[in-house]
Amino acid sequence: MLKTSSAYIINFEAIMDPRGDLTSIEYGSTLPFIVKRAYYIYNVPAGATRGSHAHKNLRQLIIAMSGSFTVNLDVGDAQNSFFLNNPRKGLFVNTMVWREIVDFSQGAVCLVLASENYDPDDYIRSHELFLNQRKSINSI
Ligand code: T46
Repeated sequence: MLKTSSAYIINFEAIMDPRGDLTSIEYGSTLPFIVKRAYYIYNVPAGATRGSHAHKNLRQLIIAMSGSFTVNLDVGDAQNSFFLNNPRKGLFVNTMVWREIVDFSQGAVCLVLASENYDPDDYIRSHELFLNQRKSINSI
């Protein structure tokens, strides 16, 4: 089981009225970082895997806006999986956490709110390198 400092679910409130539901996400009250970037993943074919990397400095919130998918997380000495299928829940993922997103349902939309601008140098794409770097963090 991952420590909650690495990843945890944030529950959002829904403001419901006869016209439908509204959920807001705001820095401070629900979100632990200021959003510099948002992107979304959609039209994912059956069996595809997204992610397969870790980030050095980036923190993210991952939300299933529609449909469902599973986020598999790994910090070297612990792993955890989160099934997301509810736009009122977000998965916070801290720095230095290996992630893979799998099992997208048909029509799933994955919204990601990110703490940093896009930077290819922030990615660790080798799992072996990631595990080596994590070892020194886990031994602290
Ligand atoms: C993550 C998971 C959940 C951009 O040009 N700008 C962007 O902001 C992003 C995120 C990607 N790109 C380009 C880079 C690649 O040419 O889009 C292409 C696909 O990106 P990538 O292979 O990194 O996509 P995923 O789904 O494997 O990973 C993405 C994020 O990159 C990553 O931070 O945590 O979603």
